[in-house]
Amino acid sequence: MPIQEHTGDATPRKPLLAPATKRRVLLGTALLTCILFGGLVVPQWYQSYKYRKEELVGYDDRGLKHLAQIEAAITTFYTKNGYYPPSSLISPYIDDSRNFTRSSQNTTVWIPSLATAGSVILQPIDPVNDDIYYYRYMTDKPPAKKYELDCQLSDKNLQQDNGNNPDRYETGTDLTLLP
Ligand SMILES: [Ca+2]
Repeated sequence: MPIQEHTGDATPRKPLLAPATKRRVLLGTALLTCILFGGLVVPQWYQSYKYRKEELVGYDDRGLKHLAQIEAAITTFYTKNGYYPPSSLISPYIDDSRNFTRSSQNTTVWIPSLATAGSVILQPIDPVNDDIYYYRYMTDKPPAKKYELDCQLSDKNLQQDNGNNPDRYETGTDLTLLP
């Protein structure tokens, strides 16, 4: 029997899917993946965003309330003594909440001159208290006639206070004391 030369298929094999169909399948798969991924990720992202926003609004409210409490104590001190409790007498002459932690018993006396006078027992401290979110207090030379308190807020609009530092919320009788 003569050996037959293998010449291959007479007709080229057809691809399983036509290129146009293949593209549609790929697009459909990509779209489905996007929908599934979006359905899983977007609600989680939104929840996290919503929580963070509420947390920051709460944070700002708390910061403003804390500063108002400290100011009330400072004003009481002034009414009683005729001068404000002086800020630190050591350069840079600023009382800074970062020097204290919540676990420390010094937490309540980050403005020492205010505590020793007995005008206030609890001095609120920034709940974050890191290198961005913290409180500061500064007066002019004793007997102090001017003071300033400041803090960092998450809502920058709340920091439009005509002070000299656009990055912090400032309050007091002279908003140029703290740099
Ligand atoms: Ca200032």
